[in-house]
Amino acid sequence: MKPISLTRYLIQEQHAGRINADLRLLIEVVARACKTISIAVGKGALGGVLGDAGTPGAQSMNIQGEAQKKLDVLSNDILLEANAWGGHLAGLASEEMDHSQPIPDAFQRGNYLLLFDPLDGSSNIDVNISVGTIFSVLRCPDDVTSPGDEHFLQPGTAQVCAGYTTYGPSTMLVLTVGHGTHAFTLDREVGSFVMTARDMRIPEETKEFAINMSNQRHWEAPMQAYVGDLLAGKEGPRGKDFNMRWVASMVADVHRILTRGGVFFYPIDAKCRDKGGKLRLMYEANPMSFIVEQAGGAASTGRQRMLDVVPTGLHQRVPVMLGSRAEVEAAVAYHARHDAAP
Ligand code: AFP
Repeated sequence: MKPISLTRYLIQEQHAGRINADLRLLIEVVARACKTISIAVGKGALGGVLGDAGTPGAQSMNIQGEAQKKLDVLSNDILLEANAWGGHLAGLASEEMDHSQPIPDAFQRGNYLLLFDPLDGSSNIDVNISVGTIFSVLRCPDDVTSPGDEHFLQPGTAQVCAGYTTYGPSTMLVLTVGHGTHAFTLDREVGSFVMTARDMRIPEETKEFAINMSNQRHWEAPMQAYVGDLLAGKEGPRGKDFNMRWVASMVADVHRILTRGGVFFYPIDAKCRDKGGKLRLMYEANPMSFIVEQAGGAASTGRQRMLDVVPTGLHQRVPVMLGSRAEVEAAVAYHARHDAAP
């Protein structure tokens, strides 16, 4: 059968009553913005977009206190501009901005809230390794016309759509509207996303894990014990050898897991304990957890299902464990045993 385009898939979903016209158009607008980002990322040094934002000696920083790259700023601007006037959104929030923004009065307002990490994995931009965009869509509460930060603080279970784009050897969009996880590859000549994987399934078992091992000495005891047992391989309690991969772009690591299985960890450690973790709940953990669960995987903080976390802040951080179900459950069990010990 001829592969279908993203547009056709979304129309089919609308006709099946799984999304409405506004959500369909909103996803189309985000996908179009991601194509523009893909072009900028693809040009690399030729586009003059590599390197740090700001001026020498006056490095531009985001709300997280992280140095911004030119492409972080550009991608944020592309997503903001594309989504401001479509009429489907009530407000937007970005990892790169201090606060959410209601849609300006000059434009029509819709019923959805959009959150995004415009360019995840920015430490990889200048070295030509895959980076990506992550996004999440929530409903704006009924009685709210001009949403503030507090209206975005909804648990991951409230998401109506989540997706990411990975800008790698090919550009891919992976999407869920709560009825499976599907992947689309950008046909650069035609300029449209074409479905290349329907109903992605993450194998339940795996022998591959992703973690930044340089933080090992800072992890909590149950994480030390769990990874220690993975590293012990065939001779250890797990009875099998594990392989390790770490791209340091969450989109690329999650994409590998969706494609061939595996498990991804960014646990809490002594360095990020005060902040609650390293990765952001609203822009990274929740959308990726929705996508992973829809592909049959699991996602947890180590102590709670990720999608059940009730957010307390727009830029809140959390520990993250997601991927092949059996392996996430194994890691969670180490935490439960540790916490239950007298
Ligand atoms: P940046 O977007 O700030 O580069 O962070 C990327 C990221 O949030 C996520 O995509 C990676 O999995 C993780 O951080 C990498 O963390 P390390 O720098 O500790 O490897």
